[in-house]
Amino acid sequence: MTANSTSPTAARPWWKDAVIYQIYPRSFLDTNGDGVGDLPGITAKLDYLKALGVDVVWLSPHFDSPNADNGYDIRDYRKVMAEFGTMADFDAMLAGMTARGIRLIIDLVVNHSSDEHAWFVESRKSRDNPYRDYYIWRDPKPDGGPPNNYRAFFGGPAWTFDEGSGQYYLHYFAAKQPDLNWDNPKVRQEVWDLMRFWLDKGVSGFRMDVIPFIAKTSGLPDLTSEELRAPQFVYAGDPRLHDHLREMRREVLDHYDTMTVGEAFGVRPEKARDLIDSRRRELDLVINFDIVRMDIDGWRKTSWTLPRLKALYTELDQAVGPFGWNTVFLSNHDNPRSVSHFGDDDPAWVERSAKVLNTLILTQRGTPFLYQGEELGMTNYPFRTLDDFDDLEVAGRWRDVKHRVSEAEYLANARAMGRDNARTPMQWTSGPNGGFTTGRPWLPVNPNTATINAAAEAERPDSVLNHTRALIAFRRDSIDLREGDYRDIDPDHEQVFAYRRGKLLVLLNFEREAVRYAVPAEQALHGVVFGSAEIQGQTVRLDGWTSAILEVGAG
Ligand code: ISL
Ligand code: CA
Repeated sequence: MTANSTSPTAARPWWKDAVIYQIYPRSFLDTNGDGVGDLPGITAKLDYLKALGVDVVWLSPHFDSPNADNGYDIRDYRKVMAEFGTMADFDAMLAGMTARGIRLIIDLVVNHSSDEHAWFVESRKSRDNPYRDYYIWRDPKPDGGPPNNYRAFFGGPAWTFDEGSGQYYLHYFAAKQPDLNWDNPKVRQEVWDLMRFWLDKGVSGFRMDVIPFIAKTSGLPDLTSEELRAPQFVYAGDPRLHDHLREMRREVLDHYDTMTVGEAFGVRPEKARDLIDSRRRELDLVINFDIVRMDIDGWRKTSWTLPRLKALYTELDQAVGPFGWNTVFLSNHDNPRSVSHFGDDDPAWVERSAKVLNTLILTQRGTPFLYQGEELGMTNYPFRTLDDFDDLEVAGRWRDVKHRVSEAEYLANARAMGRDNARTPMQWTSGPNGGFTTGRPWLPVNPNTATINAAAEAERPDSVLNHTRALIAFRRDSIDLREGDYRDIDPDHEQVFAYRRGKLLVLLNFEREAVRYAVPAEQALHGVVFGSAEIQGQTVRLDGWTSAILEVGAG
């Protein structure tokens, strides 16, 4: 049973104060020279994570998979992916984390499985196979076409015809990722059992992949042309989602001390509240897309402004309500590197702007998520051609649009926003392959590992790594940053992001130009408590791309 969370003043659950670090195991550290990261690689870096000060690791899928979607297509939920090692390696990694007071949450991918999962192999054998209803099969339309006009996120229709049984099966993602049928109580029971398997091993909870999609719209009607532009808002909209989550909590979660964070792809802020209001006994947290996707329309990159970013932070803070709690992040394995997306990755500015962004992540109100390499200021990768990308989403979307978009335009967007930008290997040293592998890396290492790497940054007091490490420590001791109310004091300013957290004032300069920022008289400045700034009366001078946290007195 998690702490009694039916009132906002109840005992504070551990995950509200935790700093979470996401590991994409394929790209973290390779210890056997096959060019692919592995679990012993994570175990080898636990002291690095402890020194950074993170409390929880979110591990992207480590399960047996054919890797059509790099592990988000699971073939056996109770087996470790061969490339990543063995169950003994998993147990050693978990024991190492536990010994250091670091909790582990794993990735629950149960909207779909791999088409190589035993359930699907059985299901497709015949219409009367006992596993048929583990997935979503429908007859063709009279003209032989797919049952409706749903589109898949990785290109093409969301239906694939199975010659053997003469029906289509549904897959919101790749054809190798058939959607599970959550209306089938046997499917739900299988999920409860596999969750208990890992909870009984000692994991502390789950990040739940596209969990709002598990409840399919009754009747599976066609989407309108408007809905087709962003089908995720329909796929995430069926109310039976809440029934499934409540059953999950009753059957499994309430019997363990867990944290659950749902990937709320397709859920708008006002709807997200229903998923995390502690009185509803569903999820604890959600990962929302409003900020990281504020300047992406399908495959196309648009633009963002600082006032718009600020407005989103205020909207999300207000939407979460007194019985909910936010997550705060700027990147993950599906999004570009934060310093390339929201900072300035010019070599002269990358370190300073990465420090500003990590200050933003670690001083906003909510549970912060750092993505591997973000603590170093790792950047997007200079992909040259579409063939350089590994991600099936890049290839799949290109097939969808190539008849109406030039390759140059599509490539420019993929270079800016493609998921592989965040999947290039961790940069540990300036040596060959950034110290990630002694073999040939599965995805190339960014050449800027020459300067952006953990070993070099550990030695430099003003590095992104040491800034992030110090700020995590500062945050741990600051009740204002952990619990203080959030208020943007200057939403329209186009260069400075200025907000209160309790009795602290956070100032972030989002430009290369230095700025003299006038703090309103009613916020009497008492001095800089973190970062660097000059105070003259109520005016604070910030160099280009720097941040500061100030203490403010009443009156
Ligand atoms: O936004 C997206 C759809 O165009 C993708 O970046 C992503 O598929 C979406 O955010 C859902 O992500 C999750 O489910 C996918 C997997 O590929 C992602 O890695 C995972 O985070 C399917 O399992
Ligand atoms: Ca390896």
